[in-house]
Amino acid sequence: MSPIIAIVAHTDKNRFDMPAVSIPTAYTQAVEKAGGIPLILPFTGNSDLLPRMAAHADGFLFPGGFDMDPAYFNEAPLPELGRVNRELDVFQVAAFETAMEMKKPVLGICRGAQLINVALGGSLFQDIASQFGEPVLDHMQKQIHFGTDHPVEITRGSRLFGMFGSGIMVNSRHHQSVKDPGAGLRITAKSPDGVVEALEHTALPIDLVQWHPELMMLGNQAMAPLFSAFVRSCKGGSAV
Ligand SMILES: [Mn+2]
Repeated sequence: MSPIIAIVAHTDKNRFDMPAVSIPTAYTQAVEKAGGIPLILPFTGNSDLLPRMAAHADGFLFPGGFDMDPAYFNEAPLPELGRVNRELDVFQVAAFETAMEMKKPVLGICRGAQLINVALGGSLFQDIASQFGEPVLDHMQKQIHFGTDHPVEITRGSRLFGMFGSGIMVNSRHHQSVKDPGAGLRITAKSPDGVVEALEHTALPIDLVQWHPELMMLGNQAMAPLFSAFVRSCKGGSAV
């Protein structure tokens, strides 16, 4: 049976300037193409609802979005920090903890990867360009597009290596990145300038990528192995 993948939505203003549940359809389409059934898990601000909501899902996708509040890794905000939404951070961290307690597969993309790294006790560069200390590529491409921007080198023996081999081209639209990996996470890919681009959990089915595979899926099939492996791993889960 096709697994149900909960996509943990954001909030944003809609065209009537009203707060709304928000998720780019590229995520739902990528899940569907890979054989999963997408289900939006809305932001409610009430983490007590999460265990019941999560019981309906076989896996969880944490999408891209706002910056993380640096209070999570005991830092004051830098001037270069982007928009943060503290309530959303709290709710999504609780959603991740719920998924982890249930040992269900998790795929974190961009902000989703950063959020999970922080939830596991890791830290971030609040702004790569001003904090990384070495010359870096332009990771914050102005234009969201379906092509690729820079290569990543993939760690031998990682789950990602099994999907893509030693390297692959990816897109890039992020100004934050993982600094110290959270507990249980190991780095599985870096760009040539040394920026962390992917991590995986050593004991749980948690995979994190800094790029946007869902957008690449709108252009070609290069990222199909990532979504297919994720959806396949969710088939072991138990839906209500
Ligand atoms: Mn990048």
